Amino acid sequence: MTKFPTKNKKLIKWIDQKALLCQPDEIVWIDGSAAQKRQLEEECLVSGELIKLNEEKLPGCFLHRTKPDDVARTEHLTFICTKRKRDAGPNNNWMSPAKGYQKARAIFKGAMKGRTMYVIPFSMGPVGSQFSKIGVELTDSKYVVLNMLIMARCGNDVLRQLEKDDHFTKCLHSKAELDINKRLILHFPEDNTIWSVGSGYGGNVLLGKKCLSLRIASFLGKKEGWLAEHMLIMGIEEPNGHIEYIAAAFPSACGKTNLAMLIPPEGLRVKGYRIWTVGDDISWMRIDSDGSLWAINPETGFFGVAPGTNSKSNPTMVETVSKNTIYTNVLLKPDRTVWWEGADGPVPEEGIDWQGKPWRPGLLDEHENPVKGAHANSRFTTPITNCPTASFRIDQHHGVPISAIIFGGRRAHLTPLVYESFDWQHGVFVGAIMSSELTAAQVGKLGTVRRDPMAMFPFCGYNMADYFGHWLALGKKMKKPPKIFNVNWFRTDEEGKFIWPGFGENLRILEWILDRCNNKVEGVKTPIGYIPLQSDIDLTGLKIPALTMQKLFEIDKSKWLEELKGIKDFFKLFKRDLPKELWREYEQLHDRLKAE
Ligand code: GTP
Ligand code: SPV
Ligand code: MN
Repeated sequence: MTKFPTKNKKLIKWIDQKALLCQPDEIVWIDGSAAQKRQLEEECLVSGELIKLNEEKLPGCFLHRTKPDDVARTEHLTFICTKRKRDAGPNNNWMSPAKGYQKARAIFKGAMKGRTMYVIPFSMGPVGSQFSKIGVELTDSKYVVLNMLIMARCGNDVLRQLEKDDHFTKCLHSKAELDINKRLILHFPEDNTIWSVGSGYGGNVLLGKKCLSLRIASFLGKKEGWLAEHMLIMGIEEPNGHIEYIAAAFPSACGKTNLAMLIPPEGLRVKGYRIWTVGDDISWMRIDSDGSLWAINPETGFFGVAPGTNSKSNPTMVETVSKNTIYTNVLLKPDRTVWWEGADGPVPEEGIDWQGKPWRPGLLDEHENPVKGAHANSRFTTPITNCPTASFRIDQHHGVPISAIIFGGRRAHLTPLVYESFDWQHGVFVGAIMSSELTAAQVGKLGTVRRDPMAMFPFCGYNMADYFGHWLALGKKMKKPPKIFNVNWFRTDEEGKFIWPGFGENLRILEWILDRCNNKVEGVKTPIGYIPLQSDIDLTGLKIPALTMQKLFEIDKSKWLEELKGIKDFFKLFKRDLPKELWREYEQLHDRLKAE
């Protein structure tokens, strides 16, 4: 057997046990060195797990394809295994820990025969920061190792930290047979343990990401008094050098990455704003000694949606993914560069699609539907350090202070472009009533509206009623809580076209949000919250009909009253556990909508 480069007995014992279960041929420790990374890449080229891309045009880049039924998170196979079902809540699939371990053990048994087990010590957050949490992932996938090396701080530095403190999340992953019928993503928050088997797709297998940084971390945050959220973090620098930081929660594939690195639109550029990207997916937030909320991004990379990324929508990302990037499920062009629907340049005349089959524009499948070159949830994994707008505070142990929290989702007809909550409690309600149309980021029917409080519905590792209670309690502990807003970039017209241009133009709305935080402008009171006085939104350089602006801020009381029914049904799922403050907010909203 292998030599263990650690004295941590708990770690050694755990790895021994798991090796006994999975029976790998050998065990390899990930040390975080460039040499080891290169060797793994070479091995992947030989095995076919990776395809080398054009070294001149895309230096250090690779392409990976997953199985066609393994292209997005599989929420129906994702479970929270707590002793009491009540603790997982109606928001989670539940299994008892005993049954979870038993079912998964049967699949893990001997699953790594003929393969290597990699041991990845990783830190979510800067190594040694008070914010940070350590995990160790055991995996038989080199693709997982190479992705984790981009997404988290991995290797010997973390191992040294583990000699001082032996709290770590035990993460076990095996591809096994990549069989959807033998796939389970299990979380055991009470044991600080994650077991994932039968998948090779990002959110199911990069266990530092959704599994640890949201499901397990939200549980730890409740226990320890902090928040783990599905939020981007960005800094907006004014010409005088002052930077305000905001955090925003949108459901999967609803614009976090794009907002986090927006380019100020032409008309606002004279004002001299600069954007700093802190994170695009996850935010860990704590109340600091100054009584305000501070946040870090625990990750070191972006695992971003490829389709729609181009020099117009997100030029910053186009630059970011030009090197040292792993592409998953995109189209391969004859010159060994890549393409996806909504990429720059002309549609290629031919290529190899995400399933490895020959492709040309206009190709139809057996049901006469167009075949996509790239999967709708195709992604890239790329280091934050590639990003030209990466914040200089990413490695600071303290994080950044948060002035505003923004919730948002895709709602074609209901929610206005922006509104502000009346206070923290109402803001928690605004987060709790979030809903969004489903996207390709999760397996399910596209476009159906689902309730997704705080964009955390698939990621809250415990009963969401307790989670709402936790949010309410933290608000009371802050001397200066952030203001809470809601945005909707996705309102459409009769033909289903977006009526707000979005992307860089969203800065116009962030500007109003910051003005509200700094008491520079008044809001207009409506039943749902404050909306802007139209003249307070700087539209310089943007041609948008006054009627469209009006539509964007329309609050249709009858539609909202209809919406309340869905909210009520949702709240009822939590029975007596739902904090009464939320029912009170519900009643008050109802009354305001009914009043003249
Ligand atoms: P996850 O990585 O799944 O958590 O997604 P995300 O929230 O980071 O979403 P992302 O920024 O990758 O955007 C997803 C899709 O929404 C892409 O196709 C974008 O082009 C599109 N999108 C992003 N911002 C806007 C916007 O302001 N307006 C419109 N219409 N589309 C947008
Ligand atoms: C999301 O779906 O919210 C993602 C991608 O960020 S995944 O890592 O698959 O969760
Ligand atoms: Mn996400």
